[in-house]
Amino acid sequence: MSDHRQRFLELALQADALCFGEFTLKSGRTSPYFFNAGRFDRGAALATLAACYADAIEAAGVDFDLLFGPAYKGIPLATALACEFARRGRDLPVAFNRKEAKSHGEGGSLIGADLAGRRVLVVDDVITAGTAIREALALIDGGGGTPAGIAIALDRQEMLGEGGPGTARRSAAQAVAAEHAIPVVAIASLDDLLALAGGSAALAAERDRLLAYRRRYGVDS
Ligand code: OMP
Repeated sequence: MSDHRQRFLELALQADALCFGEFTLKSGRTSPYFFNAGRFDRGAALATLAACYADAIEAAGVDFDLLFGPAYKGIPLATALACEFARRGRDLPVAFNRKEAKSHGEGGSLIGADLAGRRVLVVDDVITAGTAIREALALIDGGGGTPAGIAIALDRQEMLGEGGPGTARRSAAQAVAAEHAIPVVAIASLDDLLALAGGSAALAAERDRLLAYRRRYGVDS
């Protein structure tokens, strides 16, 4: 497993951003694990997380010139990542949105750098059904930018819909990547979590539940 994958998963477990139990997802599925990016709630954890995003993005070789963080969880992620890229000598513009459009003051729903004419990398926490990321892509189009890629922390590798016999199991991340012809870069995936759990006595009990969930909802990949 490459270094940023392992560093990220260990950080997420340490920060309780990766939890195990029974969770109802936005899609309605009951999942034995949940990734809560809100638990990266300290400067040091955010800095390490941003370095993991930057390593994954650099390894994927995505070509972009602006970072966009969708409200709410994408905002600190894109901001911390902009600081990490600046630390690495790349001073990038950063923008984000507010959920409720404002009619006074500066108005509108977009805040920060102008998206017009820019190749935009969306930075978010997780894609499951792809609803949140599709909203972000529409905002970028509306702002005159061109989506260049999507960076997420965890790829849950879940199929869209119910699959069924003879149907290809495709994830929302794969569908969005194909529709927009852009890469989706994840720091780590459910497969990486399973690999880590395979070598950890503390996660042995979770591994079986994760495997059962992957059999039920996982993509073929
Ligand atoms: P989609 O809009 O279905 O792609 O789901 C993305 C959103 O699901 C995230 O922005 C979260 O609100 C939520 N989520 C998590 O944060 N972590 C998970 O592990 C799973 C979900 C989810 O509900 O699917």
